[in-house]
Amino acid sequence: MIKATERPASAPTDLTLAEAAETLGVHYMTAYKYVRTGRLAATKLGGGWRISKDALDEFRSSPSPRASGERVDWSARLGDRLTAGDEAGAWNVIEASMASGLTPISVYLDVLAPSLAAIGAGWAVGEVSIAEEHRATAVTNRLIGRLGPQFNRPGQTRGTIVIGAVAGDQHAVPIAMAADLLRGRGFTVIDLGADSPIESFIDAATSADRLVAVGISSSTAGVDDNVIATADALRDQIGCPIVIGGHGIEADARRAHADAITTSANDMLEAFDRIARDAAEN
Ligand code: B12
Repeated sequence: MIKATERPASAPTDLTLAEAAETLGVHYMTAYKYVRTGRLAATKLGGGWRISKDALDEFRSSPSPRASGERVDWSARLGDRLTAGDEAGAWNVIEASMASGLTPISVYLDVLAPSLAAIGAGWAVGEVSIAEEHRATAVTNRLIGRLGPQFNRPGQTRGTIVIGAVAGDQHAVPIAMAADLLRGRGFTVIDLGADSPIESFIDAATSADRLVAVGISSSTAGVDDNVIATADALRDQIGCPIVIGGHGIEADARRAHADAITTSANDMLEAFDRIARDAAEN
């Protein structure tokens, strides 16, 4: 990332967790729960939590979601724990969201993805530091590792899909999430991760059992030529259906001979579903 905004980890006026609990008139463990479920913003310092006066004011002025009947903003709560690098707290937010009725798919698409998008937008305007963004990615990888098994579907596979981020694109998280979403649709998925050279796509597609299609993703600008070259090589050497997608896809990549070009996760799922259905019918 190009620009860093370093915020002081803690100001002298910040409160300890015990002080914040006393100010709020709640038990220490209750204040701790507020922090770990993302309701009360806090920073970790020297093994303890520090709460700013602003965060405390914001907490006191926001009505309890249960009392007001308002929808809980799980994505904002999660984003707060992600940038704090607090895996246990982030997991608590996810568990609480699922206890309130969200499915793993919804956790990915309506909670985690918007959290990351907000972190990316915050980074772009200098409000989120590089360190926070990297901490958020590290915790995200751990969360995906814990949530992933919930997408496995018992029964016969619908065939194999190979997906990867194109050479030059370092964004592995979108691929990992797409892989789980596709597993949830009954496909076997080979996830090549970030920065995948053409040969990796070809190797994986060649050895895949009942290949359905290959997905090439780009989340960064300036790699359209690599997307086109990868699609061309797959078309020439494998002759399989190809889906291209991700937020980095620019106008140039539309020159690639793909069966579908998608930007949203739902469009991506629909494209692979359609390709598998068409293959089963023919
Ligand atoms: C984390 C992150 C990083 C991490 C990635 C770590 C990792 N291991 O993945 C690091 C630090 C490496 C990084 C680097 C950079 N990043 Co970055 N990053 C992000 C961030 C915050 C989150 C990405 C993410 O995981 N999103 C969550 C996923 C689930 O959301 P999603 O993109 O919607 O993904 C879905 C779709 O892509 C969909 N999909 C749709 N169609 C298809 C089709 C197929 C086939 C597949 C497989 C999937 C698919 O499936 C996904 C799953 O649901 C985003 C912000 C954002 N808006 O997402 C910026 C963001 C993507 N990054 C950005 C930038 C600018 C960069 C850098 C260029 C910064 C720099 N100057 O160095 C570099 C690029 C390095 C490179 N060459 O790739 C920009 C991209 C803008 C653009 N279009 O070019 C963003 C949008 C931030 C911003 N607002 O400016 N980044």
